[in-house]
Formats: sequence, structure tokens, C-alpha cells
Amino acid sequence: MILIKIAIFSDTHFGFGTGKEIENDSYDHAEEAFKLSEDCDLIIVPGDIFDSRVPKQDVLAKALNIFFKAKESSCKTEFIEMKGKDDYKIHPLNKTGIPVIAIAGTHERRGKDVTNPVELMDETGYLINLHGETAIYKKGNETVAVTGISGVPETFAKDVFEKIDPQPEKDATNIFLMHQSVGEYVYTDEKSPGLELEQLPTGFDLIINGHIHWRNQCHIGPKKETLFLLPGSTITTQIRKNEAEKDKGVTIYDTITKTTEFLPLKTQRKVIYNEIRCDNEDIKTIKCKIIEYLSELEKEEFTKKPLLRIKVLGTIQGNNHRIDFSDIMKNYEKHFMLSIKNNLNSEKQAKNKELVAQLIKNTMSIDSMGLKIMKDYADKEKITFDYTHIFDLLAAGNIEAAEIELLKDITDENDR
Ligand SMILES: [Mn+2]
Repeated sequence: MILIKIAIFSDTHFGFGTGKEIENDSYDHAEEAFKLSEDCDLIIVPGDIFDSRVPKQDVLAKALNIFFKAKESSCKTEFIEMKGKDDYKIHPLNKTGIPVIAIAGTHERRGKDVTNPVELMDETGYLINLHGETAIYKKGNETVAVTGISGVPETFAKDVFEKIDPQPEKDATNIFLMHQSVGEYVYTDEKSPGLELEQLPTGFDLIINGHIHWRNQCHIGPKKETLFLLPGSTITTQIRKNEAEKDKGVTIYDTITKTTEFLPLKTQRKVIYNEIRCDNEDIKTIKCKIIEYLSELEKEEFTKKPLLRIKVLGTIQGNNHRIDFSDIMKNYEKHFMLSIKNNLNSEKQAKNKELVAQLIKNTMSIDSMGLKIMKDYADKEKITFDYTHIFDLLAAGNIEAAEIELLKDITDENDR
């Protein structure tokens, strides 16, 4: 039985952290991801290969060299056709080694008539970039059809998906690539997703979504027949709790069992997120708490200096919640790339917040208050009338009609 092994990793963000201590991470992590993919038949990278839409030339050069690793394999996967693009001619370099299929992400998005860096890599034969097309590959009797839609602004996502309307191929393993926030999988808290899970194309074996930097997978679709995979980024670009808890790596999917295997990166820099809670403590105690935690953590062994974010929460004594943590950061800069986020509230702030919360809890809108008065009256007098309707009439200033309705209701009641 022949199976096609597909290596999936995303959001390599080449060039992230340029000029900083972590500037080589994006390349080191991606290089290992390619290494872990070397015995696979297909490599898929769903967007944000670059951190910038116009990457610097040295960033591009490094990216091309890393992607070239896939060309060195003696892979037997055969390109069959590109559906949805007339007169398509595959670049000869794209016929050597392991085929790499990609889409552009949010970080590579450019105007319609200008080339984005993923398109540049397509035109030079380093990968195949999809936006609405379907690339079909074969190995032995196994066929894989990959359709992709590049990352689009969330507001247009639904329209673009409806317009392209991706369809699965017959007798093939069908894979769909995208780069969006979907349903509960939202990259930033403020932006609402342009798509719900129910709005994703159906009939695919595997839907792979880049963009979300923490790994996840679940089954979706009317019969839960589609595996929805968030491969996660190969690098941490923002330190957040849910992301720090999950390893970066390569997901291997095989077309026969339709299951995945996760291979974590050994080169990855450890990311630690910790919250320290304070309850009406003074500055000295708070700083001691942080130092105590740091000196414990210092004893652990790390191959690379970890990225560490400490969030200090709760309340501080007195009316000034600002603390200068620079002395602590300086003392530990040899061991950690440390950032301390101060979310403390002074006593006064805490009281104000409590008051606001109380007010919000106790405040009813004028409408609900009016309705409540009517409902209470009806309950007390044991009479039934359509108080929402009456209230609407009163709110609209239609007192006469309200009076007629009310009397009618009460008369009806008495007649019974
Ligand atoms: Mn990204």
C-alpha cells in the first residue's frame, strides 16, 4: 500500500526579530522543520513564510536557501496538473525534490498588481503558490489534490470563499489551505473572525489553516469527516499563555490512515509565561515574589536562553501602582529574555473597578426597568396583559392606544 506522507508547518516568519538576540530563530526553526520533512512526499506551508511583505534581500536569500533543502530529496511525487489556471507551465525547479505547496499569509499581503514574496518564490520554482487553483499530485496509485486560498482581510473572507467555492476532486485525498481567523480560533482578541467553522468548504479530508500560531486540531463538517488542522507557527512572535504551553513543530499527515503525528522542533527556544498574583502587598514584597520565582527557574537547564513573560496581577498597597522593574530585568538578562507586565491595581483603582462592576451589574436599561414595573404590577394584581406590547406603545408615546389595549385585555379577562 502506497501512502503519501505530507509534512505541514506554518508561519515561519522569516526575518522576525532582525537585529535582536532572537534574529536567527526564524531560520533555525524552519531549517529543522525542513529536516524533519526530508522523508515526506509533499510539504505544505500555509502562509506567513515571511514576516514582511517586502523582505530585505538577505532575508530572501536565507529563505531561498532553506527552501532549497526540499530540492535535494529524491522524492517520487509526480506533478499531474494545475486546475483553475489556463496554460499553466510548472517551473522545472518545482519538479525536483519534494514539492512544496504554499499560500500567502497576512504578513505577505500586497496590492493586486504587485508581486508578494510567496509569488516570487513560486515564479522562481521554490514552491507552488495557490490562490483558488488546485494542484494535483500522484505517487503510485495515490492522488492528492491541494486547493488553497491565500489570506484575505477578515471582512472579505466570506465573499472570497463563496466566490472561489473550493470543490474536492474525485478519487483523491483532498486538502484545502487557508490563512484566516475562524470561529473560536482568532489570532488577536479584538478582531472578530470573518468565517465560522460551518462556512468552510465541505468534502475535504483535511483543511489546514495557517495564521493561528498555536497548534490544534479537531474534526469538523456535517459528519465530522474533515480534519481541521492548525499546524501552528514554527516561531513565537508574541508571548501568550496558550501559545507558550504548546510546542512548535511539524505535523505529518498520511493519506491512508488520515491521521497526524507531531514532531516537535529540538532547536525551538523555550517560551515561558507566568502570572504572579498579589493581594494588597507593598512594592518590596512584590519584587521579592518575582525574584523568588526567577531564582527557582534559573536552576533549570535550557539549551537556548528562554523567552520569559511574567504578568503581575492583583492589588498593590497605596495609591501608586507603577513599579520600576528594570533592576530585576537587568539582573536576569543573562539567563532570560525577560519582560514583566504590570497589571497591578492600586487600592483606589481596585475600589473604583469594583464600583464600576457593581454599577454595571445593577444598572438596567430604562426599557427593562419599565417592563419590570409592568410585570411586577401584573403579577401582584394577578391580571394578565401583554405588557411588552403595552410598553412598546407607551414608549412610542401612543398613550391612547395603550389605554384601549389595556382596557380591552382587562375586559376580556373579566368576561371569562
Ligand atoms: Mn503569522
